[in-house]
Order: sequence, then C-alpha cells, then structure tokens
Amino acid sequence: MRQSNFFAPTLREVPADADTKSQQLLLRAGYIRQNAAGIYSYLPLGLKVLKNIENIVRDEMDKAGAVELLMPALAPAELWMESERWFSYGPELMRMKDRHNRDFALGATHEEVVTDLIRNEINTYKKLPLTVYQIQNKFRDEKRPRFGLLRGREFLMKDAYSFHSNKESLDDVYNKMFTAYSNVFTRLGLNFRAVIADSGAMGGKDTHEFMVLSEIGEDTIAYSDTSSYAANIEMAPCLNNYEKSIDEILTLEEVETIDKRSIEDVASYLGLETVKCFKSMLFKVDEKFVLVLARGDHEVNDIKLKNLYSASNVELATEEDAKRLLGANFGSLGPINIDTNKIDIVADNAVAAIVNACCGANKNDYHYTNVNINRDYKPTIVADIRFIKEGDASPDGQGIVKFAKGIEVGHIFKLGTRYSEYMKANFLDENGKQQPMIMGCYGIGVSRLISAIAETCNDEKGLVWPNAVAPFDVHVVVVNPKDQDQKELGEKIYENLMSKKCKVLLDDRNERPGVKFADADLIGIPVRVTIGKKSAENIVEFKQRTSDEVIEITVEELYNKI
Ligand code: 9G3
Repeated sequence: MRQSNFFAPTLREVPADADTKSQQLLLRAGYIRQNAAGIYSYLPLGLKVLKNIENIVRDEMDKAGAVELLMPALAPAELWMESERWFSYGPELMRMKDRHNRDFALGATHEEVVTDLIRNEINTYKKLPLTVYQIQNKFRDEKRPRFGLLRGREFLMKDAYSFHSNKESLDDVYNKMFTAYSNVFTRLGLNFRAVIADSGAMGGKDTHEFMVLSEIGEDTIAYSDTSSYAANIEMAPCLNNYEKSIDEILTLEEVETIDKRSIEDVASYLGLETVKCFKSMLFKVDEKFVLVLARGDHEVNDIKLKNLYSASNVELATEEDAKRLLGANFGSLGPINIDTNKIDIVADNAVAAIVNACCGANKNDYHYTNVNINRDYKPTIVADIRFIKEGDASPDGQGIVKFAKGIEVGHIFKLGTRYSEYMKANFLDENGKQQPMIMGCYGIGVSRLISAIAETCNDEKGLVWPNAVAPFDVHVVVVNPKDQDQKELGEKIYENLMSKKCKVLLDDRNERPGVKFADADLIGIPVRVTIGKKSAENIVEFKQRTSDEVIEITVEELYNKI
C-alpha cells in the first residue's frame, strides 16, 4: 500500500476527550474516529487490525469445531418476549419500530435469535451437539460509554452458541472453548487470566471470564499468590474458617454512643476492635427488605446477596425505609428486636463467629455490646455474603489473595436450559422423549481487543503492535522521494516484499523525514526499512519497532532478514 494515497490521518496533539492511553494513540495514529459517544469508525489501519484479530478468533473457533454463520442485528421483539427479556432490560437494549410499527431489538446478544433458528431445524439428539458462531456488531446503549473501544455502544463481538443433548457434551464443548480462548489470547500476546465469574442474569452456573491484566480494567480479580486460582471479586467465595473465640458469653448491654456513626468511631469510643463489631445494612432485594450483617472490616457483596435470593434487583434501602422499619438512621441499625416477619436477617459467616459483638441498637446514638448470635437475634440465613479482601486465604486453600484490575475480553457460560425451556427448543432423546436442548454460550469482545492490546503494547512514541495483529508487516520509508535512487530502490523493495506475501506500507509521501519517522513510530508497524543516503550503494537501514537499534544492511540481507 502506498501511503501517498492511503488514509491514515495522524494527529500531533493528544485529543482532549481521549480517556485512556490506547484511545489517545488509536486516534492520533489514525486507526479510529469517533462518530458519537461509544460509536466509532475503523479507518483503514484500524480495520486491518480488527480483521487480523477476527481471523485469529475464527481460526480457533474452527479448530474447536464451531461453524460460522451470520445472524441479523435486528431481532423481532416477539423472540425477546418469549425469553421474557424484552421487559427485563431497560434503556440499555436498543429498540426500534419498522414501517409497520412492529417492535425490534437491535441485537445486544443473540441467545433468542439463535435458539429460534435452531429450534426450527433440529429436533433429534442425532443432530447434536452443534456449535455455531458469528462475528457481528452488537448494540448496547451503555449509560457511560468510555475508554474508547473498551466500552462502546456499537461493538464487534464473536458470539458462539452450543446445543447439546446431555451435560457431558456441554462440558466437553465448554472445555474446548476454554482452550480455544486461551489460544486466542496467547496468540494475541496478552497477559490474561481465566477467572471464575458470576453468571449474573444469564442463569446456569459454570462461567469463566477471560481478563487482560490492566490498571484501567473495570473488573477486579482476586487471585492466589501461589496457585492458579483466580475469580472475579463479585463472586470470589470467602473461606468459612473463622475461629469462634472461647471468651465467656457476657450480658447484653445498651451503651450511649452520642454522634458515633461509623464502625471505626463506635469501636474506638467503646475501646473495641472493629473485628468485634458488625455493621447492619438494610437492602431491598426485589420487593423484600433484608438486613445484612457484615463484620466491621468487611463489605457486603450485593452480587452474592442477589444470588442468595435469586433476585433480579438488589439495592440499598433508603434512610426513610430504615427509620420507618427500624426506627433509626444508618449507622445505628441492628438485628436485635426487629420484626423478622417483615425483615430477613442475613448474617455473614464471619459475624456468626463473633462472641460479645457490638452493633447498632435501632436507636440513634445507642449501640449494644456483648451481642451474641442466636441468644440476642436469630438470623434468617447465615452465609458467605461479603467481598473477599486482599490478604484473605485463597478460596482454593492455597496461599493468600491478591487483587488485580482486569479488562474482560471473553466470557463463556454453561447456560443449561434457560433459553430452550422458555422458547421450547426441544429434541427427541434416545428414548423418544422430548427434552429441552442444553446450551452454552461464548463471547469475545473483538473490537475491545484492539484497545486491550493497544493499552499494553505502546511506548512514549506510539503504538507497538505484536506481529500477529499489526496492520502491515513492514513499513518502508523513503526519506527523500525526489531523489531518484531512493525512489527506485523503495519501489523495488516494495514490489519484492509484496511478491513474497509481505504486507508492506510504503511511505512515498513528500513529507519531511522527521514527520515520516514520527508517523512510523506512532503507527507502530513491527519493522521499519529506511531508504536514505546510501541507497546508491544498495544499503538500507533496518529497525524493529521494539528496539532503538538501527542497523545498515544490503538489500539482499534485508530480504533474508525479513
Ligand atoms: C441485553 C443487553 C446487555 C446485555 C445482555 C442483554 C450482557 C446480555 C450477557 C451476555 C451473555 C453472553 C452471548 C455471548 C457471550 C455473552 N449484556 N448480556 O445478555 F439485552 Cl442490553 O451477553 N451472550
């Protein structure tokens, strides 16, 4: 490709609204342009990187035995009504009406469409298992699109769906996908972890997220410092290994704690450690009020609370709710003498192990001390309901937990029959009995990967693409195209490398050398060949983007080197 009639508008200055390094570089190097919040155009360089990533994903999907198809982005609302998701998703699901005023969803994901497609074609175990995938734009009207391609409103996803007549078959495909995903992210040169995740609204239980470690990642991973254990902190379980103290059980006391609100203030005022105190947080779980008890140094995990109740919505109650139901403000709430017909009490495992605890008295400016579970309050449920912390024992019992931020680039699920039951996608099993198909689904954020790679593969001069995804293999820079020797040698090398199936970008522009070198560094093609003064002696300069070293070699040596 000749740069003189290419389209890669590079920018000198950093765009003001770029909120991450990768976004700055992709904009400055002319890879993408924003059309609207979370909506982008891929310019030629960006599209080449996107296609390279797609093809690695395609290659691994095909090797895993999946078959590529392409479904429409427009889905009739009726399908989303059958799965009962039409009304459970809010403004994030983009919708439209056609000319006949019929409702459609703009595809945020394709469980409904693919299940409808398969239920009309497959009805016997003899045709299972089947795994199909597509690589297609998804639409999700994110409240806060940010970090460029990392959280867009129209983005490219590879989504695969597998259909099975039994669990073993699902397990087999799930494992094949797990391997395929590991291959994809390894081939892309990413530092990633497969973490145990929460399946959220998707139903099913086993699910893994693939996280690229990065400071700007929105997810937090809890991982063991000695084993391969890693889990999204949303669901990382906490070992129930709290030792119950052998202190004598003391008599309950109500104490005045004027203007002491936080656990720390109350604990220090009463001369207690915070681990002897517990906080009581009032939540609304769907329509039910739940008072959740967590030790002073722990935080309530609302995702675990949601899963405990299989709820669809969990939120903190308001202070008015607290005053109306418990008679006190936040910071003075507690489980003693409350109406457990109206309010459940959920105590974290750690709270159940505290002897002579301190908690709110449901009376402003008063607390109880020497609180003992079952004597002074009866919890509805005792469970693991807190967020894991750095320093906790690793859930697999090996080593201790550390945190890292991660960018989710893949997510695989064992869906079970959640969609096939709602949508009657059944098959006749070996015994001639109708059964709902067992499903799995597997996503990779293809466009998100551009930014995830750019976020780690860069330096102060610009992008530094790994060979596997670079838009070109070699950047041939003719320092002075007006010089006949340089121009001709540049053309010769360009043609020769192209004949060897090398992807070459030839910078034949009439620009100052400094501009050309700066652009080459910014664009980030792995190898740069400079055609300069010594071209008459058949000598060129060879430079790898990952090093500052520039070597002079003959054109012949160049061909061998490349
Ligand atoms: C929606 C909207 C946003 C969504 C979903 C539905 C996430 C939704 C989960 C999945 C599950 C898997 C197949 C590929 C892998 C991920 N955000 N999810 O279902 F309507 Cl607006 O997408 N789908």
